[in-house]
Amino acid sequence: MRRWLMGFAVAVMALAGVALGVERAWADVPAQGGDVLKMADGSLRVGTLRSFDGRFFELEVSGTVQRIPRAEVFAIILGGEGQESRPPATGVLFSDDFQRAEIGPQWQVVDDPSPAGASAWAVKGGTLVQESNVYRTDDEYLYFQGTHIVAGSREWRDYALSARVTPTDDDGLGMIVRYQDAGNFYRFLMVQDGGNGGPLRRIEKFAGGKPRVLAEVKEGFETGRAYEMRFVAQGDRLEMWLDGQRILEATDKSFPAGKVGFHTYACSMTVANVRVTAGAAGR
Ligand SMILES: [Ca+2]
Repeated sequence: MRRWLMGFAVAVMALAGVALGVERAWADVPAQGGDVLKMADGSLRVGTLRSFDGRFFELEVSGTVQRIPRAEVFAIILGGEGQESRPPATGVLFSDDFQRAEIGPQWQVVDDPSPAGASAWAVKGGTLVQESNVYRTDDEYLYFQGTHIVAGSREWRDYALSARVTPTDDDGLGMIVRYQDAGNFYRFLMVQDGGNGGPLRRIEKFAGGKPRVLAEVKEGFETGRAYEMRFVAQGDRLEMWLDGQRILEATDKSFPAGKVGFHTYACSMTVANVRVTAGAAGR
């Protein structure tokens, strides 16, 4: 806590003709740290508070100092100096119940290299579906890939991705966290078909397009059964939960933040009730 800022804030509160308070609301502070001014019109300004002269706040944003009149500020959220000095943020970062006809621009579809066939992602009956048997043909049992779909922000750090996922075939599928791009991310993969490398459940890292197994058990899944999946990324820890049981865990430092997603390998599936929950609450 910067003591000078508390002093200014107290002065502001004494002066204030508008409702003005000082609060700490970590969920509103960006991952890289910073101070948030909640404006009287409801908008947020994020930066580093540099000074206050009784009438104007000086907020530094990307190297530029903005002078903001006191009367336009509703509240100040002190963000601290960055991630290390903060408790984890909690709250829902993202949710999707697919109550619409189209997938929409918040999701990006990416088919993996050397595909046999094309993906068939769609929204149907309140679920996200992938209905194609698309799979990657080069070194099939190294990659176990076909297509993936991603959403969210490269800035999301510590969170849990949860969803109800139903395999409608017996090959491979799962979840993605800390996605950078098509060659760099973590994923949970499960495969059932014994003729296609199963049964297995894995946490994997893709780095530079190459997969590496971080944790594995030789179990598969039941086609047609709905699984409550939760993939937790907290600091350098990764945990995979299935129906309330932790089934895999791993440690890796490569990707501290990134988007979320789902993937299939020669397999169709449905996905419902997608949530991304920040911080330890995601567990
Ligand atoms: Ca198949």
